[in-house]
Amino acid sequence: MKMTFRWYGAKDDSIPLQYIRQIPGIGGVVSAVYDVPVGEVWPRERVRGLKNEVEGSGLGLEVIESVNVHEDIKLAAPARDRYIENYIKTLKNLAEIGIKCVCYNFMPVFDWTRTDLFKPLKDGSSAMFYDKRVIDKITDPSKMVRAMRRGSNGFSLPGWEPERLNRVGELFQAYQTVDEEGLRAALGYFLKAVIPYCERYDIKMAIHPDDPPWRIFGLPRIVKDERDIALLLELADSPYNGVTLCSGSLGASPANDIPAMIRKFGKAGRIHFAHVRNVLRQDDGSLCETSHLSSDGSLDLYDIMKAYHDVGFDGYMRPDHGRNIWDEKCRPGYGLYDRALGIAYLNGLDEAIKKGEKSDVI
Ligand code: DNO
Repeated sequence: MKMTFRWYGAKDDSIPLQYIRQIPGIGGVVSAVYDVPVGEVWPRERVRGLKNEVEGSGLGLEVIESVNVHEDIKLAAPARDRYIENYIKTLKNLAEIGIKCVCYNFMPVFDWTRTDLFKPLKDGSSAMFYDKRVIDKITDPSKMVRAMRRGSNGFSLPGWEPERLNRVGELFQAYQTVDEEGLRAALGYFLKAVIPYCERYDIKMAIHPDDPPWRIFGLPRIVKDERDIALLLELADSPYNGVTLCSGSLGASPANDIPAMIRKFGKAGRIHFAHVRNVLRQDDGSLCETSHLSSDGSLDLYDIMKAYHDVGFDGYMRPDHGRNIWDEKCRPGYGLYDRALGIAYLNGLDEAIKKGEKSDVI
């Protein structure tokens, strides 16, 4: 396993690369070119510039999260072929700088959804929160978009691109006629076009699950559980068609057994990227993000790391969202401190699992 850390670029991240380099056990950076509109080709010089910048700090650029998918591809709209062609050109440019793994998602309109970006917790920290009662009452999602933008500390939000969110009303209209089968067929069309190029370029595609893993605002969702993942892997039967197994997203549903999913899809060699974090499920269906520690949330991080170890996972891993602690001024969910604590904890679990195994043998 290669431990990585997500970084949003010098202009839009509060964390300098030099600080990331000082995290014990760090194996590289996860990043993206953020200011090319979704659907357009990432120019070669921008991709190369990103690589040089990251390497200049002594770190490697390991994973791209995300090359986002244009809504016309998800909607199977007539312009999709042009956007797919552009996607393939971007992959080619990424292959030229040695990228081996690309994360993306196929969530209609919204990427991850929360109601609070800095919800105060009892210990004086804050964390991202999903209040089910609030979401269930929203009749106009563009209000939520405005609230998220206001509450983001002035940072842009990943996956909440302005060009998409300025069209929320229109997009909701367009999705009225798309059900899960239609969305899955659109994903199949996309993967059938893209995966042969991934095989040629040696880039593994790693789809991120829906966050949260259920329908919101009546929009279809197709990466919610084990069955969905099995279906999407069948859409293009190639090791290059794989997943980003996000424990916090999938683990928001008590029906998802994360270690079992890791064992199943990890053994099949289809997990290319692991997002590891905890989440506290509440009785009313709301969710609070927590520290990574098992005892703070609903997920057992030891069981998760053990499952990765047992399947011989050799892909990329990163700690996922952290709380906002020690008054850090940072992007929601993506501060340095709590994610660095997360890495230290995950590396500690990993070392203990490996050494425990050796002593069992003796
Ligand atoms: C949020 C992230 C997502 C993720 C995308 C992948 O913090 O987990 O925005 O990067 O869904 O495409």
